[in-house]
Amino acid sequence: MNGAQAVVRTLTDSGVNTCFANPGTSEMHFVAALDAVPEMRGILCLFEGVATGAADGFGRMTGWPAAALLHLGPGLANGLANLHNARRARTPVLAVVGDHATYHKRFDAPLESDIDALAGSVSGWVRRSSRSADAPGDAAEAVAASRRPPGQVSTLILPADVTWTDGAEPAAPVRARPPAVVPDEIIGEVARVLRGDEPCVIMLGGTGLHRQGLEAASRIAEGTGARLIAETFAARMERGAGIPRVDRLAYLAEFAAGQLAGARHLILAGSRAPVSFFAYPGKPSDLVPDGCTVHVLAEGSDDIPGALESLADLVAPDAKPLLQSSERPGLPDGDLTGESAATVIGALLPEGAIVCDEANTSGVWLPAATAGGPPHDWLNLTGGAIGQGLPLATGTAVACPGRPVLALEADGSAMYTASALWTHAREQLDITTIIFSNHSYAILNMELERTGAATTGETARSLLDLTRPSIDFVSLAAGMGVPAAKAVTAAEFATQLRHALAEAGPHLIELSVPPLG
Ligand SMILES: Cc1ncc(C[n+]2csc(CCOP(=O)(O)OP(=O)(O)O)c2C)c(N)n1
Ligand SMILES: [Mg+2]
Repeated sequence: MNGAQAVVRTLTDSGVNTCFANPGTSEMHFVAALDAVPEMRGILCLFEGVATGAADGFGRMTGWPAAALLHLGPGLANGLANLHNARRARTPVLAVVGDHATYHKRFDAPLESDIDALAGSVSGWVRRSSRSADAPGDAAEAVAASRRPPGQVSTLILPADVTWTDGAEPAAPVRARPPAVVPDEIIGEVARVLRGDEPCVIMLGGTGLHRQGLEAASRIAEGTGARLIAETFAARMERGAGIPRVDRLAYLAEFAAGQLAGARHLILAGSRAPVSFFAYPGKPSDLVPDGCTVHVLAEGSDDIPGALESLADLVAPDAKPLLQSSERPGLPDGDLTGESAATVIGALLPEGAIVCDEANTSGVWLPAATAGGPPHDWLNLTGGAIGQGLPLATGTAVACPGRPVLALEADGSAMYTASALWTHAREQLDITTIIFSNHSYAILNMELERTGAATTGETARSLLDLTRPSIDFVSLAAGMGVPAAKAVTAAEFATQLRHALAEAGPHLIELSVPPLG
């Protein structure tokens, strides 16, 4: 076997069987090896940010890494923004970056660059294989490293000659260590706080927002009167009828401060202490209320649901979780707005949906409209780097073929990685993309005010405006093989959404909505 074949075989033996790829010359032996190892599914993405965002979506749904095959430094650089989002989501992702042959690097050929530096900016583990015989062992370690709790980006750099040299053997899978069990002393300490008479808020993140964690947290809330809040941009949250409802901390610091007001104790279960997304002149960065003590029940790398269950058994042994009842809004009439669009989505959300939410300002009504819908998963933009939603949807649909995926996309964000639509069509993925066309970088119009940079100047406004020309998403989608339609009224949207959900394969619906504010 050559190095590439032994690496790909090692990956499939280690449970990595999906590779989102945008290859180049230095990855040709890796590409060829996919035919030698048919257990590895290769999926072409036309931009590296699609490959990395898809790997993030796959990992969020399965807890296992997919590979993203990238071409030297520039390919990795194109994929960095979504690797950044994956890092913030604490998703297991395996980035495989091809490099020049070891002996070629000193010639400083045009694609030569500092791959290690780029990889280091997003990866928790980076290794460069130097010999064909070592590469499979490196690959097995890379997989295990990506799965180190809570999950991280591992980057394996494979020089071309390492992949083409014969004499390599597949390596045995390497075990990843399980999440750490939170010590009884910490659980006892938090229990003492909860038994006191001062107001407590429990802030949930990571796996604390999966069903088991939510149920345990809800028991604690029911038994002690503590309030629950979810981190603002969860990697994956389970919600809907039959699951405890927990509202998210607001994005706008003004609102977040209101949600946390009065808390004397903030108990963190898999989330970080809340901070303002940006700094604003004269406003605080730290959102922990004055006089409030922060207690860490569980870190991201801990068994968060386990810690919540142990805590619930201690402070609320007889309490039952408060489960969300099943309730949907009725279908609205009239022209589309962000609000009526959310109502249509709430009315028609299918059971088991995976919602990839990059609706931005148009999405503010979505959580309330969908809260009582059938059980579903909600995936957020974890790292603030827009252009994540369509790639994320790609990966979740590949990971969960039986489940309907909704990509809720703001127009500006959709354009960063619009080529993901081509992969939706190529792979016939069950993704319904809903574009909120407000013809604007609407949030930045708000931020102009909030940062105190308010201006009425034409140039400033033109940098936040998506008209001249306005973007025709229906044509864009059709050009990439995705059937598409445009809706102006709520009734049109409902008809189109029903159709899209009923028919297999990808669809896109462009909604004409006014910008928020
Ligand atoms: C990678 C990246 N580049 C730029 C930005 C800055 N940015 C934040 S929001 C935004 C525009 C969002 O517009 P759109 O997606 O249409 O959402 P809307 O605000 O209209 O709801 C931009 C450019 C960012 N967050 N990430
Ligand atoms: Mg917009």
